[in-house]
This record gives sequence, structure tokens and C-alpha cells, in this order.
Amino acid sequence: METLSIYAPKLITNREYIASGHRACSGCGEVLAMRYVCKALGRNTIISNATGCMEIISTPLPQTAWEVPWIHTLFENASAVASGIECGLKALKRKHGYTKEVKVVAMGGDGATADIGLQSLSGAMERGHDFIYVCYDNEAYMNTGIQRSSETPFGASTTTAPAGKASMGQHTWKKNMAAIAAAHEIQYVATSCSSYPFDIMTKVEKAIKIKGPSYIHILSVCPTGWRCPSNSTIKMGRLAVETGIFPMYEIENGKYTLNIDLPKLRPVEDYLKLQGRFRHLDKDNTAEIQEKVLEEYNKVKRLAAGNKAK
Ligand SMILES: Cc1ncc(C[n+]2csc(CCOP(=O)(O)OP(=O)(O)O)c2C)c(N)n1
Ligand code: SF4
Repeated sequence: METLSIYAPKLITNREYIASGHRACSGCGEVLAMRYVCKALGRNTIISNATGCMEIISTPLPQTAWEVPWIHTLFENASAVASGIECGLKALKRKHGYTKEVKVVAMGGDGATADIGLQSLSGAMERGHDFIYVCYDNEAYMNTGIQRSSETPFGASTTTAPAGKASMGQHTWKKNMAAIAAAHEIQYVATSCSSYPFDIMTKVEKAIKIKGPSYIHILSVCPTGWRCPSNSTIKMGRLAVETGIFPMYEIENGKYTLNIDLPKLRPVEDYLKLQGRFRHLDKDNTAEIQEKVLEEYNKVKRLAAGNKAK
């Protein structure tokens, strides 16, 4: 198994840039992922954060959990705001001799990334801004009450795609944001998961070194919306990876690397049966999901194997 870690636990900073005392639900994988991202980013960072759970839980007026400069943006414009910050910093350097290396980071949930903010993200990647975009994918619009997004997986029940007599819940397959980002021919794209701290931090470190846009898509377990116990967050993320439902990989200058390549995947049922949002699925639904997961996983495997052969 190939694992990705340039970190030894002792080298990880004790500093927190998103302080405890925020208002996330207990067991929130999204805030955990954000904490790891911020640890790797460090102090010289400016964050442009689209509206959503992470914005709400970190800044209940008049308090803030942020220890770095942070801007709350609309759904639509987190990447446009990041573009402006990056250009502003460039101008400060050019005209006023400013020398500090500041990391510009835009972040948002899956709704903010794959749906409503996709145009501004695409524009910023296409223009080549030097910024990192992080998507915390909890697979629905959680902050406003578990509405489906284009990242909601096939078969999941949400409040706007509810399972019942007339429907089995979400009937479309998850949008592949990593492939969409890679189609912009940016240098670095990666997927990760809230249950893998070293993987997240290593990938953020790599993204920092890129001059230009980079994109990191982090599956972030949400016990509230996934209807699973809050003490199962880490296990749930690992199951997503171990079943092949969420492969963790990197695309560096177009070349794929599968970071965790398991010799044998677990059946998807191991993951689905533990979450209330999939409770209604029958054997045929599960078999359909199993088939699609293997198809998609093998696609990534083939792309990664193709690179090794070159
Ligand atoms: C244009 C627009 N539509 C709807 C909303 C209301 N709204 C605020 S946060 C949110 C959900 C955010 O979902 P997501 O981006 O997936 O992040 P999560 O809360 O799941 O982390 C919605 C619908 C809004 N602020 N702006
Ligand atoms: S709803 Fe989900 S993502 Fe939002 S704070 Fe709660 S656990 Fe975290």
C-alpha cells in the first residue's frame, strides 16, 4: 500500500488556526479537515470562505474562531475574492516593496464548489491565479438542512431528494470535481478525506509549493446529514476509502497517482449500511452502486497505472 506522508507526528505544529470553541456539531469531519488544512497552511494565510457550515460555525457574531485573516464571501464568489486578494498582494509587492509570502486560499462546501461557485472557481483556475481551493465535501447543503447537491451520492436520502414510495432519493451520480479541476490543466489536483490527517496536510504542503492554482477535494464526514453516530466519523471516512467509494489520489501535471491502493476493496454495503441516509436501499440498489464504484475506481487505477508504465 502506498501512503502519503511527509509528516512525522512530532513535526506537526501545536498551533491551531481555527480555535476550539467553534459551534460545529459533535463529530464533525468537516471542521476536522479544515483544522488540518489550516495547520499545514500556517499563519501567513488569508482565507476566502464561502457561506456554509464552516463559515457559520466559526463566526457567530460577535465571536470568531479564526486565528488568521478570513473573509466571509457569498456562495458565488469565494474564488473571485481570492483572485482579488492575490492580485492585491502582487500590487503591494510591485509598488510598495511588500515581501511577505502569503498563501491565498479559497474554501467552501460541495454546494459552494460544485454548484453555485463553480463559475468563479473555473474563472480563477483558468486565469491562473496563485491560490489554493479547498472543497469540504459533506455531500449535501448541510448548513441549511441537508438539501441535495451535485455531490450527493446516488441513493442518498436528503430533504430535497427524499426517499419514499415515489423515489429512492438522489438518482444522479456524484459530480467528479477533481476531473473538472484537472480539465483546467492546473498543476496540482488532489482528493483526500477527513479521516486521514497526514494525507490532508501533505497535500496542502504540496499545493503551497505550486505557483498557480491548485485544487484539493476533501470528503468530509457529516454525522448530522449522513445520519450516523458522531463517534463513527473517522471509521466512516476510512470505509469510504476502503470500499473504493472515495479513492484518494493526486493529479500532478495531468499524471494520476492513487495514494491508497488497496489489494482488495471492501463491499460498499459495509459503508452504506451504517448510515441512515442509505437505510432504504434494497439489494438491487446496492448492487448498482457496487458496480458503479468498481467502474470508477478501476478508471482511476488505470490512469495511475498508465503513468507508472510511462
Ligand atoms: C445564492 C445563495 N443561495 C442560497 C443560500 C443559502 N445557503 C447558505 S449556506 C447554504 C448551504 C451550504 O452548503 P455547502 O456549500 O454544501 O456547505 P455545507 O454547509 O454543507 O458545509 C445555503 C443553501 C445563500 N447563502 N446564497
Ligand atoms: S451539519 Fe455536518 S458539516 Fe455542518 S457542522 Fe454539523 S456535522 Fe459539520
